Amino acid sequence: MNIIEYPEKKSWNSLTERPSLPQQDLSLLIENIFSRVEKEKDQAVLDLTKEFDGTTLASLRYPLEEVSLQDLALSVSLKKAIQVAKSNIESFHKEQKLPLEKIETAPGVFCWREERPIERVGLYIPGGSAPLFSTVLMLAIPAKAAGCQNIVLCSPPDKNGEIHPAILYAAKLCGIDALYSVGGAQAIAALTLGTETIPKVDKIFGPGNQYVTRAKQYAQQLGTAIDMPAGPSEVLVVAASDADPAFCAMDLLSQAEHGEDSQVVLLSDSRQILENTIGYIEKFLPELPRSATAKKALTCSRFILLNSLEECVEFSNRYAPEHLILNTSEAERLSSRITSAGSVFLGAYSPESAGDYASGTNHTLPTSGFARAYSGISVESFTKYITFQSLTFEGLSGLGPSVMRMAEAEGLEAHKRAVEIRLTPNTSSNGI
Ligand code: HSO
Ligand code: ZN
Repeated sequence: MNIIEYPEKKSWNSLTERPSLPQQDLSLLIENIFSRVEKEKDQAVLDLTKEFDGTTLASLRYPLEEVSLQDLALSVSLKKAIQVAKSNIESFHKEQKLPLEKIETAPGVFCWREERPIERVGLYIPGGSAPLFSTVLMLAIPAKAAGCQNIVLCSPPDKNGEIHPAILYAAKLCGIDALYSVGGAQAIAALTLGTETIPKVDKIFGPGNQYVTRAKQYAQQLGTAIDMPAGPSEVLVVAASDADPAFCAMDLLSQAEHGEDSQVVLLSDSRQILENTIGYIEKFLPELPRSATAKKALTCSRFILLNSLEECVEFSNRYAPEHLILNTSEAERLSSRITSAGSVFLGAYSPESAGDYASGTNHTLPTSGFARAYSGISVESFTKYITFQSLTFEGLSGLGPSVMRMAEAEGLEAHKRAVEIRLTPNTSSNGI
């Protein structure tokens, strides 16, 4: 972990690049899975689940209606924690609905936008060593707040065909309509194409490994919407000389422990802070159960000394991090300078973990620099907008000449006459 000192701005482009991972070409494999699911539907999904997850399922549908929140094998403290998180995430997301505004663009010409929920949505929750049940809350709560009619969830079964009880708890608590014990590319194929058991959906959400990510891209080509392009998780911390380096170290480690390909970046205008943070990382790393993963991720980390906090924010804007922590008492002042980031954490007492779980904001965020153009998940991700307009006779009389003139210039006579016929007496009553 070396410190890069005062890099020239012309080298910033390469410093803001994400490490490129060797990409396997999975296209053939993914196309093959989709074509099997298209032809054999449920049977293909069952066979693929046996192949990839090593379990033979009696049914793809998990009987969520038979699950009792009380009886689930989870500690009372975890159940309570999930409820606290749910309540905060709900409060934050419920406020995201925009009020309806009718705009009179010209006298008698009324235009407005109305929000409608996407009817059928599919949520994907990966399994693995640490199933991220918190993501169930982050996807299901905005979906409910948007008013989606049918919210289904797919998650891979373990070797015994079971789903992690915390995923069951969160799914049941959030009122998921149906749960399917299916993972990987076969889950995405089933949600895209539909099978006897698993419904075809309009939009697919959720993180996943490279197979899931490629399958989502393929689903998009087939006309099913997806939430956003996905890449490895990342955090960028800006630490001022008044920051506690132990806090910075834990924030960086909390992202590094997600996966070997996670990226962590620390920027500071103080050499001391950079050195001390590295010292604390070395101290804390061996104490972590996932130290091997975090250690791998740290090989691609960056520690950069810059001239001022303003320059740190300028660098961060170029990098466009998924998470940005401003660990300084000047965080509020600096925040107005931020132009690209997924989610921002201000001040010493705002660790990324708070947003990952329970403060209320969403943790499904754009990675790999996509924050330059994409936003994280919100209620809006589960809705679409329909535009409406209503013109009075006077409205059309005022606007008509402009429309007719433009239609004429584009050589579209019927467009012109659709206005003229309404404005000129007798042109409509000549009979046929
Ligand atoms: N940091 C992850 C979200 C998460 N963290 C889930 C813990 N659980 C998203 O970037
Ligand atoms: Zn996290």
